[in-house]
Amino acid sequence: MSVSLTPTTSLTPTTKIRKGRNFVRRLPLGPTGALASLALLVSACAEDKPLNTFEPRGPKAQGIYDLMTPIWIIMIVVFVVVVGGTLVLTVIGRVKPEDYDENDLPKQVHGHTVAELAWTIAPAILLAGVSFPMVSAIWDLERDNKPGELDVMVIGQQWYWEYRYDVDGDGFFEDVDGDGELYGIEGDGDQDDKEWPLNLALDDDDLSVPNQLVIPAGQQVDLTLTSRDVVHSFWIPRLNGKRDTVPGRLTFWSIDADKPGEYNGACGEFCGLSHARMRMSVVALPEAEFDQWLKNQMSLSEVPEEPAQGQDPSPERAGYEVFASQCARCHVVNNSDSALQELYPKDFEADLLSGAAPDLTKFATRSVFAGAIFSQYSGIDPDDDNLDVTNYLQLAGTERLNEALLTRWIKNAPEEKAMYPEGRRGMPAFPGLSDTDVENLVAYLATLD
Ligand code: HEC
Ligand SMILES: [Cu+2]
Repeated sequence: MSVSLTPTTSLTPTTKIRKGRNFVRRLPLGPTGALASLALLVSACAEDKPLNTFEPRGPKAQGIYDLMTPIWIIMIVVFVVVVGGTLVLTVIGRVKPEDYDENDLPKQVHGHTVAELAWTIAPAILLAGVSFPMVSAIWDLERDNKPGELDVMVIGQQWYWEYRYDVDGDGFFEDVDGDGELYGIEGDGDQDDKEWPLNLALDDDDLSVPNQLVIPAGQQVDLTLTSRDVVHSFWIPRLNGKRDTVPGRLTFWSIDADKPGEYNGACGEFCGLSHARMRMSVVALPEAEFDQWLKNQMSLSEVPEEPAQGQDPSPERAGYEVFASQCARCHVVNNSDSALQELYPKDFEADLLSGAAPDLTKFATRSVFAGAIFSQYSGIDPDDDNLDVTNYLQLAGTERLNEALLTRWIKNAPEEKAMYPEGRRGMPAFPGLSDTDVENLVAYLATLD
């Protein structure tokens, strides 16, 4: 068989491009340019900008901003000189079509040593100059440059963030086989302690808080990041830059907030189905309030009382029983119920491919749920970063739980947030639960403060 190399379409142009200007005229340059500038302008005018690198609220983010500003100025000057110069020369050097003479060429310059040296050395000097503040800023951002006071492990998971507080200070890892040796960072240490899929035997003594990272304001918080499934990226623009979380690996980062407040973020690395709905919320509290928060998080949640003989159980108690039978196989709730503890020991590595479901021990103390996309309480907008943190510790006492949304979530979570429970990623729907069951579950969840 022979292959014909004859082109099937004629290479002879059918429309003659007579003059360059005609081609340019065909592009709607005016409207395109106007639209692009307008889009830029409008985006800069946004009032509420929770994900704004240009509004640093901590020393790390300030460091990035202080580096960015002078470099932007240099870039803009170079851009204006080069592009502006090109445009000016194009316009003043233009020959009218009727004056065009093929043989009338400008003076041809080849091998102009001075010019070539100049345009090689000038950018080299510029780049070398910029590299000093750049390298020193990168160095400043490295966590171990100045160790912080609180250690938190950040674990990315499809599709929410988990924060592990090493409260007892014995590290993030666990001696699973009890031989006194720990599995270490980057695969060294005791291989018997290795647990798939994290390749890290995480310490079940630590405090696990999903979705909302609560930190003391004015302190550097050291982060150790990893992931249970795919690569995610941790990013709180007003507190620091991005850092990837990689399964089976640890990366290090830190954040600090100058003042109490809420600082939002979004997963910065495409991680599948609900990537866009994997948000973060950092709440910085005054130090005394942070200590109070931590103490409460470490305490057990209450078990609703059993009904007296012959009486109906309270809604909370009924909800608790549904929870124990339907939800506790995935969700940890630390309480004093030894039967439940025996049945479902505290183990964050639940019945899921990605390894764990949110710890619900103190569910009602957070302002957001489901990857920080929904508000736990009516009247709080999860996208609005002006959460009144002075009220944060009292949320569960003063605000009204978002019961309607929670009800919809428990009945059919995959309808509220795209998930893949068939593949054991995310929370399944519970079509078998009656309306009363769900009502009782919501009543029970409201007690978890
Ligand atoms: C198969 C495991 C599994 C079971 C069973 C399960 N869940 Fe979940 N649940 C999850 C996962 C995973 C998430 C996180 C989903 C996300 O945000 O992407 C979640 C999230 C939640 C949340 C939001 C928590 C937060 O802070 O973001 C609540 C509330 C919840 N589940 C309640 C329940 C209740 C009530 C039941 C029992 C009816 C239940 N779950 C059963 C896996 C499970
Ligand atoms: Cu992600």
